[in-house]
Amino acid sequence: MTPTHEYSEKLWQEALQHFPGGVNSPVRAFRGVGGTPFFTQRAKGSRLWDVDGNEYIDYVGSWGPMILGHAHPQVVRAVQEAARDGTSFGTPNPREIRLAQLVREAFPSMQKIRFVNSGTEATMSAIRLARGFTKRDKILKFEGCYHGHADALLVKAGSGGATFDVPDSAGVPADFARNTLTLPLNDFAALDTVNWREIACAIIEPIPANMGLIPLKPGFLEKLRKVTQDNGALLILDEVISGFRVARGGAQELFGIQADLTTLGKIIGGGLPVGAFGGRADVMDLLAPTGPVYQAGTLSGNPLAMGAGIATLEELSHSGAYEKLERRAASLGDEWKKIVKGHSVRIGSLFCTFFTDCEVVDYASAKTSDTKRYAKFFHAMLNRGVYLAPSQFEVGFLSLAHTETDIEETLRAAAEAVGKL
Ligand code: KE4
Repeated sequence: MTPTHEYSEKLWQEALQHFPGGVNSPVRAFRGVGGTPFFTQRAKGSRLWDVDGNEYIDYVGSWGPMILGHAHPQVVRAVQEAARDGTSFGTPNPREIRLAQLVREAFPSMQKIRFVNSGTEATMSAIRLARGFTKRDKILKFEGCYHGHADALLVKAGSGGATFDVPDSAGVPADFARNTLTLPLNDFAALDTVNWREIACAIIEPIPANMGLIPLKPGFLEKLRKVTQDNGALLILDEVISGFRVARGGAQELFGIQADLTTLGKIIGGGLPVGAFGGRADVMDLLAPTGPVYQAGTLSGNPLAMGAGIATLEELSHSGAYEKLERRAASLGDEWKKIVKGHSVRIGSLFCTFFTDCEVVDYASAKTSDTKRYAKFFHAMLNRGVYLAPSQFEVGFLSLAHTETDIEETLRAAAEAVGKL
């Protein structure tokens, strides 16, 4: 039975009066797939319920943070306990130390760390720090990688930029973009065309997940690490998605490569607003108040957000958590590939299917995907109670709360949905 969405439709009309495009973040507007977004009433484990009572198996997980599943009892308890003692102090507090310990244990390259309130703040601050440390203005990113919406990084960006095909955002002064060089992903020869002596930093998603999921070719990250090291440029690994997702120590643990600076977000906040950047102490100590690079934040280190992050990372430290996640993701991924024709990719609990016949190795090949076909698949799945990312250029996120029953229901829905294409 096709679900009804009367109350979501009513709320949507009101939302359009308040918010540009009816949303507080563009991808939520369903522009990439058409139709009206549903309004979520509540979520628990692997499931979302919308305001009309429709239930969905959730493969977006708030875009990454909900690796334990929604409303995990330990996370809820941590937030309640913290709130009872006050919601913000604007002073140092013990919870920020505990979260820093948990993050630094997992990321040894983060000799010093600073908490902020989003992934965007983390990457924006890391870029400023890299420029301050190297005294160079130019930065380098890769086409289709998304690092949040700071001006310098909205150049050939992924995520919303990829979805709306407006990679260079309006409102970014031309001379900002002039200092941001972009290269195609996985293009070894392109790395040799750069005058690295003038580059402050290269920033990359070590597991690119904002133009769909596109693994780096073997050796690409190693070459980027070497060429930055050899020329005094910093390597910033943006692990906002991959951190504590693909391994406890993120892609750096998987690939055995140390960043000069790392940016984190999503999972480390357990669903509350947290970002972090950190790395070499000689670089981080340039930050105010110890150095000349200014960075600040009223709610940085917020006790509730720290509490949610601590509970999440402590749950993830239980033995077998990542093995269980991998088993669950493999049982979905293996069958999914057989059912959903296209170019399917899975890296741990991240997955994506490009609706294209060609091999996807970079932004240009990702853009050959048939977004109309993806949109039909998305809605066919949604009508069957499975919520995938509302854009071909995002990824699916599996959580520890997804059960074998969820996966059986998902695969059954996928087989029916493919038949409708
Ligand atoms: P936030 O500012 O949205 O917390 O983080 C920005 C960011 C930085 N780096 C990476 C690798 C990211 O994926 C993100 C944000 N991811 C998108 C989803 N692809 C957030 C969803 C949204 O924009 O609503």
